[in-house]
Amino acid sequence: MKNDKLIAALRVQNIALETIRETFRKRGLIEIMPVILSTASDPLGPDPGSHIIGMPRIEYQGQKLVLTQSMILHKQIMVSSGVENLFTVSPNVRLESPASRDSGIHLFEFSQVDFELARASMEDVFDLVQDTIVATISRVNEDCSKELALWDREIKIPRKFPVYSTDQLLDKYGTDWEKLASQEATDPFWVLNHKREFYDAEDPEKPGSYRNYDLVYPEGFGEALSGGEREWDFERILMRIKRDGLNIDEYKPYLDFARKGFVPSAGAGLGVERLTRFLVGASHIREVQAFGRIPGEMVVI
Ligand code: ASN
Repeated sequence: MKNDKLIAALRVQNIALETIRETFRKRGLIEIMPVILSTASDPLGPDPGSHIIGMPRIEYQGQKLVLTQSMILHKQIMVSSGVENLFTVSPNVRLESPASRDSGIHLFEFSQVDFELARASMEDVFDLVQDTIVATISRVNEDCSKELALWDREIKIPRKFPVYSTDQLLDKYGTDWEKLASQEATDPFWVLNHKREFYDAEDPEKPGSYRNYDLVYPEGFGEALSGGEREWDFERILMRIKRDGLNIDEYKPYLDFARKGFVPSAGAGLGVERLTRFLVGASHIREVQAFGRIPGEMVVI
């Protein structure tokens, strides 16, 4: 049963989480505990990159609840309730299509470091994330040389994270841009402007353009993080929820908070297992998860 490579990967993951918590604490972010059951969660769509086949729903005491797909709704509510700058390490359940089994980056249960900053812009998020990734790689290089040697992994400390738009990458690589651009890259890079969920802000000056972003790892490791500046105005949120054809009743408690006044914010979520996979250089994410949750495979325990 003993798996030395998994143990090494978990040690690396511990150091990474410690560094993230330390970096965030120095910047004044408060850690909140995650929620797992809610009346509504992130709809995860529309998003051309998503392959979700259903919402994880349960019923308890006659109330219909969903398992967390991401804590975006709760993040906006907390940011607007005076906490201002926060993060959580949150388990997410996403019923991914079995077709994602061999992508190497998909799990139907994973954790993300999900953070939100009041009155922040995308540039503020880039600055925080860049600092955090550089600090994490430096710490792992210093403290985990034995673990990295076992994985036969060398990670270079990135100097700058280039910024591209989705249109630029689509023109250059076609629809498989994420994979192809990641394979060619030597440093993590930002990709701006994705048409997706209602909570990501549409550029008021350029309707149809979105003030959101993904961070993609180099060397073919693919997406690391996604986030955005947020829609915060009640009328605009309502319009976007309607435009996406979502069930207004399900989002009513969230909309009630929005009506009271959301503070503008920006944030993102960084996948923990994807980070660990990148740090140790595993070819498939299954190699770094203690209890496998691979799309298309049965749960053992
Ligand atoms: N956590 C992401 C965000 O903050 C949302 C997601 O995971 N889909 O935008």
